[in-house]
Amino acid sequence: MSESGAVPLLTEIADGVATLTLNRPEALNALNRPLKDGLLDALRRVARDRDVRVVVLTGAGRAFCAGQDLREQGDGTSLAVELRERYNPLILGLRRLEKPVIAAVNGVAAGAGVSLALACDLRIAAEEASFVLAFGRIGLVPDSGLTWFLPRLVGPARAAELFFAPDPISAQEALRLGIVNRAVPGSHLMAEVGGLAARLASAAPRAMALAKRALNRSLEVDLEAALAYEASLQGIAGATADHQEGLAAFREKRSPRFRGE
Ligand code: T3D
Repeated sequence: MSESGAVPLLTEIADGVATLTLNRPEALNALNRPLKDGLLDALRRVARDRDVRVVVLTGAGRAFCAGQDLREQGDGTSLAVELRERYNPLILGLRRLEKPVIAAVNGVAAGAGVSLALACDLRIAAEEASFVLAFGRIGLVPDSGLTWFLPRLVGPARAAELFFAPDPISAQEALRLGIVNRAVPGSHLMAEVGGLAARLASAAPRAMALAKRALNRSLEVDLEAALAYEASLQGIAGATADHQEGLAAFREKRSPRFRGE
């Protein structure tokens, strides 16, 4: 429970899509311990749940997430420990989750809230949303994976500018820079995200999981290693029942019904 008695993270599962909603709207969904722990727990549960094929991460109210809760009373834990024990597992949890994760960025994302959005596979932003790299303003370095994700999305020079002279990035600018996949009017956001999530929920789950593994690995290795990894993953995908179903559906001119087997 949060200080207002509300559950800090809401989980709703329907039609193969788990929607995780950061639910501290009075604090712009700033990340306090209960919210961080709740999100990590939810990621572990959806990872195990075979009925969940796609995850959507969003925020309640007018914000996506304002990053670390700056009002939370510290217990003396150093920031390094807080990162190692809570933020880093969250970021790795999102990247290692073998299901596509869509960030529905409904409003402002700041600090580690930006990191959370960038750790997702896809980002759809409301046109009213913005990205605030707030770390420097409070004398901190970008963390929770931001120094890794941002240069890969926008290039090192733009990332340096965004880190050193951090004006808020509008959704349109984020789209131009390649930080988000789509920017849509806020009133259409959840319908747009729902449409994409439904499409992904009907795709072959094992193939998508393996594609996510390959994408993660591709950023670390040379072409030769990427080719070898693709071949080994294709060996796994090619042996699934879903591959047989895909072939049968093609030959029979019908839509495939993938069962994740
Ligand atoms: O453990 C560690 O510390 C290490 C990890 C660090 C990771 C990080 O995330 S560091 C970065 C932390 N985040 C920030 O610095 C962002 C702080 N917030 C803002 O800059 C602004 O609030 C926003 C740009 C996000 C939004 O601005 P605006 O004008 O739309 O809203 P506001 O009026 O500033 O905020 C509305 C309320 O939310 C307000 O509360 P009130 O006055 O109505 O009772 C404000 O205090 C609260 N709020 C906003 N951000 C946070 C927050 N409360 C706690 N923590 C926050 N991060």
